[in-house]
Amino acid sequence: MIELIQFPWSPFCLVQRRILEFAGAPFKIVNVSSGDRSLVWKVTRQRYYQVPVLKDGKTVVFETDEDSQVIAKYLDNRLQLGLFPAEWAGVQRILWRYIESEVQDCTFKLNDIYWQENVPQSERLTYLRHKERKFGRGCFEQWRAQQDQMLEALAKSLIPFEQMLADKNFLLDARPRFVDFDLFGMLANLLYSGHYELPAAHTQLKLWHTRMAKAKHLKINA
Ligand SMILES: N[C@@H](CCC(=O)N[C@@H](CS)C(=O)NCC(=O)O)C(=O)O
Repeated sequence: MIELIQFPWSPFCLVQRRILEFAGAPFKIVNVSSGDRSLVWKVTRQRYYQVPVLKDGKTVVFETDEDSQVIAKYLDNRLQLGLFPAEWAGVQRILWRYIESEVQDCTFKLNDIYWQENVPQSERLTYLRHKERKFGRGCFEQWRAQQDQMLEALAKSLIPFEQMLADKNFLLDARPRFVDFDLFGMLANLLYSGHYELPAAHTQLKLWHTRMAKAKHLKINA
């Protein structure tokens, strides 16, 4: 059975989780602590320490760079999901970079404002140290102070998607493609803490979000 090695609020893990749920194939979630990547290190034979990692029998799949989408492409091929059609290849590549930078930059910080609600007491030191070493001392306080501006910046970064949804059910055409899952994962990370809602002005995006939350892959000859 496919195993998704992850931690629950990670945006990139939430993308893969939704793809697996969409596919309807049986899969198992294996949670690791955000501060202890020894399982990831072991299954990747000392080649990777980030999450998500996918294990499918003897095959272990993980990203090779920031924009590689190796796991999603593996699942797409393995489960025949049609997430990466050739006609959308270039557009998707541009969009996922935007989603994982402009959008993600707001969503993960907004979620991390409430980090103490997600991270168990025993793991807080490692989490705080990791974040402060990456984003600077006092980053959580700084993000808290900038919360309103970040919510505004997020709403602005989502305008192109609201526009894309004006005349169709999913971002590119009549069915979800990879970028729908990618955006859904970033927003799932934002919504994880329960402290936020999607920006009220984006009515099409809200309808899309409901569609994406329950979308199921229907096999053509099933
Ligand atoms: N480009 C990678 C990014 C993965 C990533 O940034 N994972 C984060 C969790 S959301 C992580 O493991 N960070 C811990 C670290 O870098 O030590 C992907 O799409 O999977």
